[in-house]
Amino acid sequence: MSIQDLEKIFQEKIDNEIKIEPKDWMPEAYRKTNIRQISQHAHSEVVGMLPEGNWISRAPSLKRKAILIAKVQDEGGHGLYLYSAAETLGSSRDEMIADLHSGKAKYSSIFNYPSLTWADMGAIGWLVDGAAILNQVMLCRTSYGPYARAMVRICKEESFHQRQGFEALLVLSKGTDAQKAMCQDAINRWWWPSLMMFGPKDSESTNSDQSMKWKIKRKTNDELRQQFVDMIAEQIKVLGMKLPDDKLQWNEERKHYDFGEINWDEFWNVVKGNGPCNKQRLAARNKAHDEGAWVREAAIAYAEKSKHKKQAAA
Ligand code: FAQ
Repeated sequence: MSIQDLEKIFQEKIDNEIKIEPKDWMPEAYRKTNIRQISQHAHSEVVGMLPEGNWISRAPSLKRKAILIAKVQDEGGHGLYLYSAAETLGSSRDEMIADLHSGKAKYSSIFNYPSLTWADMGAIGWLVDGAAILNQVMLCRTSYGPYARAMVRICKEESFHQRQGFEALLVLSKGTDAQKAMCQDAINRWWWPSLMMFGPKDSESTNSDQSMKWKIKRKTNDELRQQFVDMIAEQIKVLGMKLPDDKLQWNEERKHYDFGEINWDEFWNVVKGNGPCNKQRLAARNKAHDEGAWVREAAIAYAEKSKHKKQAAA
């Protein structure tokens, strides 16, 4: 079959909402962009464990500590499903992890900000997981089968994460003046970086057009960002807090909230590796990987030993 015929069959599948599976023919660029997006997503989940991991030993109660441990563990699990999905496209986990550790691969800008107070745990759950879910609910219908299926479970867990974050902030918002101030301060610091999570505006998004045609993405960066602003602008009323944006206002004509301009220089600076915690995050990942070498070696040695035992018994 000619390449043109194969491309036609591929595009027909996409148009008819038939998932692309690992053994199906696919254009090289489709394979590459999926590996790029899924591996970046996996890295984000794993690096995303760090800002919250920072507070496990300082959680204010046993209940909060147990919830936080479970949440951080969930994020590690999401990383595993996603690395596995990317591996079905022919990229090895070792390669992807090496690219993360060398600083070559991207991961979400949001995880390069510091978690300074306990209220940050609430703000991360509510805003960061909230932003992640809006994007990820769409990805449950992405055209590459293994990615779409991984997202179903991830979304269920993320939606629990968001609720626990909101509930943690709700408690603080009803607390002492100091707790209320801590809650507002966390919202102030996490709001704009959360908006940046959706990526550059559509006019600057290099991958969007093609990814929309291939139904890897179902909504554009700006569409999802607007959906997030509309959702959070209502939820914040329940907290009795304020979003740090003077331009935030309901627009009756558009039936959406208007909001202020994002600082794109800050966004690109963080993406290029110069955010407040980029170096710290990569150093922590590299250290964990190096210190875990003996576990990987022991697992390989055990697998070898078991194989020989089986062979000897056969
Ligand atoms: N940070 O052309 P586009 C989570 C890059 S998971 C860094 O618009 P695309 C769970 C982009 O890679 C959060 N880089 O790109 C959790 C591209 O560079 P490249 C992660 C960014 O792919 C919660 C360039 O800019 N979620 O939070 C960012 O079409 C709490 C041009 O951009 C996902 O990864 C950014 N924010 O759209 C864990 C979801 N935005 O690769 C722990 C899957 C853009 O050409 C605690 N990913 N760039 O060199 C996606 O949906 C898409 O990849 C977008 C970007 C929407 C993120």
